[in-house]
Formats: sequence, structure tokens, C-alpha cells
Amino acid sequence: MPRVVIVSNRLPVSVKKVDGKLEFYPSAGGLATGLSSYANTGANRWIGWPGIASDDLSDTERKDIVTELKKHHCYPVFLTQKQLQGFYNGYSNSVLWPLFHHMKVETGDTAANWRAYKEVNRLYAETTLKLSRDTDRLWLHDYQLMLLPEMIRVARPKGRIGFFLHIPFPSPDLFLASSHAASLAKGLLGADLVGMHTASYTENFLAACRELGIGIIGPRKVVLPERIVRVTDLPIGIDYKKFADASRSLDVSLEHKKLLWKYRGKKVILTIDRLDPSKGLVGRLKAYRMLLAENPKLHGKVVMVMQAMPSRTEVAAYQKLRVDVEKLVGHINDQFGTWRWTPVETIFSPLPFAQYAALYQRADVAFIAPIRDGMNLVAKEYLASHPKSDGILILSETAGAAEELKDAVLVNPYKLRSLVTGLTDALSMTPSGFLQRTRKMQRILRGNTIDKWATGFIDLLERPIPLPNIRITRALGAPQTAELIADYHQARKRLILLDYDGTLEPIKKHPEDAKPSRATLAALKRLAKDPHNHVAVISGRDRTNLMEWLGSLPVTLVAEHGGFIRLHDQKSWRKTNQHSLSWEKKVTKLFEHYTAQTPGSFVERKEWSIVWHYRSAAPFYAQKNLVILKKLLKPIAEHNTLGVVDGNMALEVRHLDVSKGHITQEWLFHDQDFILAIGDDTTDEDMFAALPPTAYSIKVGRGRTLANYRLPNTPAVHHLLRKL
Ligand code: GDG
Repeated sequence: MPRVVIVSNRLPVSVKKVDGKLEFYPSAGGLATGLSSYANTGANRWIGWPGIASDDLSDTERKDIVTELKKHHCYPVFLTQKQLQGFYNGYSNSVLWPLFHHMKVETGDTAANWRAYKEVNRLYAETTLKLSRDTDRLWLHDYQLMLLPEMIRVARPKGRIGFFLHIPFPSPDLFLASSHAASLAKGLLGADLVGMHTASYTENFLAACRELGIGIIGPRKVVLPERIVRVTDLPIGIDYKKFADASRSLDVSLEHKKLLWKYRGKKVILTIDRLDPSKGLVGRLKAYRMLLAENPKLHGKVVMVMQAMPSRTEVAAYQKLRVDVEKLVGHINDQFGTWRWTPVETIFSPLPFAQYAALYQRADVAFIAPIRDGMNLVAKEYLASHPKSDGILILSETAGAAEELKDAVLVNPYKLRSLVTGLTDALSMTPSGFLQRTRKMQRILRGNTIDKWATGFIDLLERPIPLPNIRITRALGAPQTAELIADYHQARKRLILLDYDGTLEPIKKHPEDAKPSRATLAALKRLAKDPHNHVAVISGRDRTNLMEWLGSLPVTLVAEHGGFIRLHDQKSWRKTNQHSLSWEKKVTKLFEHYTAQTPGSFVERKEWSIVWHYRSAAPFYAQKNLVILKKLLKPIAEHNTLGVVDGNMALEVRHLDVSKGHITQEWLFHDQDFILAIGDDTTDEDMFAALPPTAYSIKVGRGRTLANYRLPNTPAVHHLLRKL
């Protein structure tokens, strides 16, 4: 087995100085807790920062740290106060963290912080290269080290490099708003494998690469000129047994007994988090306050235990959060508390395992409502801590964990009412009423432990990436254009196939706004006038729409991606195929369900297909539900030979025998000596695929394609058409 070298910002063992003496202790936080059992095997190494600034250390102390850490297979990267300020507090936690959690970036986006981020990533790269061999598998972690894969790749072109992002990958438009988006994305693409917790995060990343024009984007991969990068979702698991068996330990059962006595007769609502703005602590307190205000009968019967481990205490937003949380807790306790009852109890410090494991066990309800969270291990640990399946979990639908734990009481953390309803529901349930749901979630967690996750990642890193079947597509430059024009003029029987939206007219937010411009009408009229030409506009639009806009022109119109045709010299339309649409009901129901959950999206029903448009929907919900919809549609599509096509901000389901490819094939029997086909989206790929190699096929814009040539945009298409 090749050796694995893990690199992360923090080591799983931290150092602090107490009364001038070095003390070593386990680091808190998701990654450290999760991977330490995997890394402690001795065969592997872990490189990272030991948690103390190097300015505070003498040479001897540094040596002592190196020696002690080596016993845990850990190797330190020493950082100065100044480096930590710019790289960690500045760029990582005041820019990347809020940006990736869809929160406002208020401070930190300065040139100096970005410089520090690059400098420290370089330091990690140098240390990693020094402490690893060419044959090692390098596993790099998280948002603090996004430039690291590329930096290592330059020095080690053949190295095996994996990267895992523990936080969400934001919606592409938010990510692309960062002036460093391209550097960050390219940084990640230095890896062979980029892993993230959920499919919607990987889709976001791929969409961002597509927008940036980096490589060719395939399903779960980015094809670069020299390498292929696999991009996959691999949700992190937990050490299930550790929590499930905790009650067998004497320490834990002692703590549990104490809690049973302390909270006798009360329902305990538990929150455990790092004290972090993304965790939604203020929202949870407000919801609890509203719950108490609306339900006097709960007074004295419930208690909220809020453990919030201080974190990133040098960042202003985190300092403010502590003040806000304490203030709100004070208000709630003043407003509702009595001498016998404190409605909210807080613990602002890390706890030993026995104490927080006991809290998990005692809690009737875990109230986990982050605003956004890569995964959230606490939710999983809570469920594992209830072997009798008697715990009730409230979970934000915006936490990565919600994609696996669908049976939790799901809440929308942006809506106070949803949080209050979640609490009310959870408190009114009996554990036995919730038993089946908890059991189901526990089964999922037992099947995906942290060990399986880690070995799964390394196995995937080992696996070769199959080369996709991609034709080489060149830009249609001046020499190619000249050749095309010469061929056009020599030909006597020409076929010109033009897509409409995105090809003749730019894509508009509302499809009805994309009326044909004067240039489009003039180009079509001029081309159609030549008796040697057969011009067809092949569109996804419906017949009425095409008739209204282009019906007066002597061009062939093809509606609904090949479902209907009106020939240039005829008035009426004909159906190109006869198929029953028995699948329609099922698909419509699915689409309608997810439209309700994706504000701004809508369903369009065409004669041959059903389309879910999400261009105007909130990107977070659109991306998330798009992934779910695709999964749910797969079996229906297979059973009914349907195509599920990713269009331009739209998902279309249609019969496979109805496509631009089929209609294109119908025409190819007419011995044309010149064929030109231009299109911009995935439905046009069917048309390109059906063409003979001698045809000129042109893809408009970026993205993977079967076309031979590429033009950048609609003005370039018009420029070409004018030359014919
Ligand atoms: C990042 C992502 C993702 C809690 N209290 C104590 C303590 N903990 C441990 C818990 C849990 C961990 O801390 C917290 O993990 P989370 O996943 O909830 O959150 P982040 O720290 O933000 O982690 C997150 C994770 O990475 C993994 O990929 O899930 O989305 O933000 O394991 O048990 N540990 C100790 N004392 C405590 O008082 N020792």
C-alpha cells in the first residue's frame, strides 16, 4: 500500500503554552476529530500547523514540538503571527469562509491578505514536498489550502494528489464574483481527485469551471490538456461505534447519570457547534424565544443546552457573535426564567468526550440549524449516540448532512417560522413516533463510517480515470472561415441548420424576450433566397412561437427539438413521430413538487417534452433540486426510453426518438454537398452527432461538444452568416 500523507491547516494535535510550559492536546473541529483515527496508523503522515504562533517559541521549544509531534506521526508547519493574521484570520476566515457559506464578506478581501494566503500555501507546498516521496498519495484538505494542489503539481507532474473540501462550494455566480475565482479553481485542479460532501457542491464547482472556460467539463470530471481531474461527491461519515458504544464507558455513564438527575422532568434541546456565524446560533435562540412566548405551557418543562466552542476568536465577526449570543441568552433567561428554571444554559468551552457524549445521550432533541454547513458531524454523532433510536433530530435543509438525513425534522434556517415549527413539532413527538425515522438514518450512518469514507477517497485516487470520447474542437479562425466560405460557394446543394436561442439570438432571462432581431430576420431571408440553399431553424421552442416570429419566412421550421416540422414551402406542420406520453404524469408530478421547493422555477409543458426552467430561481435551491431531480428521473427515463437533457438553465425530459439528431438524419439522404450546423446547447449535440464528418458543425460558446469548430457568441455567428 502506498503511504498517505495528509496535509491540512491544523494538525490533529495542538500545542499551547501554560505557565511557560508546552502542553499538547487533541484539536477540536470536524476534520481533526474525523480523520485522527485514520491517520494514527503509523504508516501515514500528517502535515499541518500545530496551533501556536512561531514568534512565541524559542528554538528549543520548536525542536521539542517536532519531537513530540513525531510520536503522533505529525509534522508541523510553523507560522508567524503576521502570517496567521493574513492567511488564517484574514483571507481564509474573513473572505473564503463567509463567501463559501453564502454570507456577506465584510472585511479581509485585501491585497495583503491574498498575498499572505499565497505565501502560506507555498510554505505548505515546500514542507509537503520535503516530507513526502514521489510515490506517496497526497491528501490535501480544505479551503485554507486551495492553491496547494497546483503548487505541488508544478513540482511533481506525475504525483497522485487528492483534495477534499470540507465546506460547501458556493453557487457559481457568488464564487465568480471573487476576483480570485480563477486562481482558486485552477489551484484545486492541480489535484487528480477533488472531493466534496454533496453532489450540489461538485455541480457548483464544475459549473464555475465551465464559466471560467477552464478545460472541458464532463460528467464528474474536468478535462485539461494534460490531465483529467475527477470531481466527486463523497459525504464524510463518523466513527459510529465510538458514539454508539459510549454508554458502555464508565466515564460517560457517570456523566449521563448526572444529567439525568439535573434535568429530571424536563425535555432537553441540545445545540453543539463551534461559535461561528455560519452555524445560525442567533436564529436558533430567536426561535426558542418565540417558542416560549407562544407556549407558556412549556415553561419550566424544557431547557436549551447550548454548547458553543469559541473559535477564530481573533476575527471581529466571531467576537461580535459571542456578544450577540450572550446578550440574547441573557434576554431569554430574564424574560422567562424563574429561580427554579433557567431556560437556556450555555457552555462556552470545549468539553471532554465523556461530557459531550453524555449530553448527546441525554438530549431529547438535537437542534442543528446552521445557515449553511459543508456537512455537520454533530447531527450524525447525535443520532449515533442513541442506540435505542430515541433521539429526535432537527436539521437545516441547507446543511450537507440533510442530503443523507432526509428523515430528520428539516427546517429552513433563513425562516424563523420554520425553525419554530421544527421545534414545536419535535417537542410534540414521542421518541417512539420518531423511531422508524431515526432508525432509517442510523442505518445510513452505520453504512458510511469515517473509515469507509477515507478508504473510499484513497481508493478513488488510485483508480485510473477513463479518457472521455471527445472530438478535438478548434476555434473557427480566419483560415477555417475562408475554407468554409470557399466550400459554400462551390456547392450546389446546401443544408444550413441553425439553432435559435443562444445561436441566432442571445439567451434572455425570459424566453419570450428573445424576439428575432432585424439582423436575424435579414440573414435568414437572404440565405433562404438562394435556390441552392435549404435553411432550417431547429429549435426547442413550440410551434406557435416559431410561427409567430419566423412563420412568414421561406425557411423550414423545426419545433420542440425535432417533434414537429414545417417545411419551407408548406403551410402546415407535421408530427415527426407517434408516441404515447404515458410517462408524462409521473414526470409532471415530480417537476411540480420540486418547483414548489425552488422558488422562481417553473414547468413548461410542450407536446413532446416537459421542461423545468430554473434560470430565475435562487441558485442554491436550483442546484440542489436539480441534482435530486436528475437522480429521481433516472429510473423513469430508463423504463420509458426518455432523454433527460441538461439545457441552458433548464432540465428537459423527452422521448429519445424525438431529437434534433433524428430530424437531421431525415435530411441527410438528399445528397447535399455542403452542410453547416450551428448550435449552442446540449440538445444541439444530437444534431452534431448525426452529421457526416465532412459537415461544418459549430458550437457557440464554451463547454464540451462534438462539433468541429467553435465560435464565441451570437455576433460571431452573424458575422459568419453575413459572409456567406
Ligand atoms: C467542518 C465543516 C464538516 C464539538 N464539541 C466538542 C467537540 N466537538 C466536535 C464534534 C464534531 C466537531 O467538533 C464539529 O464538527 P462539525 O462538522 O459540526 O463542524 P466544523 O467544525 O465546522 O467542521 C463541517 C466538517 O468540517 C467535516 O468535514 O462537517 O460542515 O464546517 O465532530 O464532535 N470536540 C471536542 N470537544 C467539544 O466540546 N473535543
